[in-house]
Amino acid sequence: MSLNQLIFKVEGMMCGGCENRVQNALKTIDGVDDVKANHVNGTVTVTLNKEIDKNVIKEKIEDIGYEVKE
Ligand SMILES: [Cu+2]
Repeated sequence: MSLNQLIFKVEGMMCGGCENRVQNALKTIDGVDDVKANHVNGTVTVTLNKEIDKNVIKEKIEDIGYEVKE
């Protein structure tokens, strides 16, 4: 099984607390193996352990109040 990585540009993360919120929210999604959020770069790197629709991740990020730039 090959691991698949997705990188999202995300606006609105201001601190480590925001990084944790995003990471914890995304880790609840089935198929998400690991998440690294970086508020300095405004990036969220998601490692998947199965194929899932990237819109599921995008919607989860937006549900908790951050904006995803394609
Ligand atoms: Cu914050």
